[in-house]
Parts: sequence; C-alpha cells; structure tokens
Amino acid sequence: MAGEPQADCLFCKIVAGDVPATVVRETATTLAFRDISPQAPCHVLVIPRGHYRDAAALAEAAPEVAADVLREAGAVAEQEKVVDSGYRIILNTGAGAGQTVFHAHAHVLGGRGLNWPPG
Ligand code: IU
Repeated sequence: MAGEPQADCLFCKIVAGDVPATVVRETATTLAFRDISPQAPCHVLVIPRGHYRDAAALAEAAPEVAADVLREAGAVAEQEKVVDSGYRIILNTGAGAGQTVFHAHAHVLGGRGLNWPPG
C-alpha cells in the first residue's frame, strides 16, 4: 500500500533507525540527512517518512507530504546558509535520470557554483 514501509528499502531502514544517517532536520512527516557521498559542500537529502517510489508517486498519493518535503528542502537551505549563494533542489526520477534509491527524495545541493544544464 502507498506509504507503507518496504523491507528492502534503504531509506525506510534509515527512517526506522536501523541504518545510521546524519540527520539535520526532522518533522512528523519528513527526515533530512546528509548524503553519504556529498557532491557539494551542502548535500542533504529530504525524504518522506512513508515509502513512495519517486516524487511523482508521492505527489499523487500524499500531496500534503510532498509539500512538506519541499518546505523542508527550503528550511535545510536556510539552516545550511546556502540561500544567498543559491541552491538546487533535485528530484531524480527513474534510473535513466540517475535515480538509484526508489524511495522519494529531494537532493538539496549548494555551497558551490552549479552549472546549467545539469549533466
Ligand atoms: P539518487 O537520486 O537516487 O541517485 O540519490 C540517492 C542518493 O542516496 C545518492 O546521492 C547516494 O549518495 C545517497 N545514499 C546515501 O546517502 N546513503 C546511503 O547509504 C546510500 C545512498 I546506498
């Protein structure tokens, strides 16, 4: 069922506390933690606590939680002090676009120059 924890999902294990992560913010519906392989001085992932395969599935099943994820991405940027220099919220969707973990997540990247278009 949409939102239910998946036994084989890494991010569900982080939500459950079974896999460690450096958590920087949390709310009733979301968790924000540092990416294990940072691609910028600020690289934080914001995830819904519930399991949805990607951002589109999250927005379809739980639009209020999708809004929470975006709001928290902005709060992470404030907390990490990357608002003035600019930052990027990235929602890789599908393997062809680089999605490797199929639990919806927003990357918050900042603290360095960010090229356009992204690679
Ligand atoms: P992607 O958009 O699905 O490619 O992002 C998944 C991210 O999860 C990626 O940047 C990984 O470095 C990150 N990650 C992590 O933070 N902790 C882990 O244990 C694993 C992946 I596996």
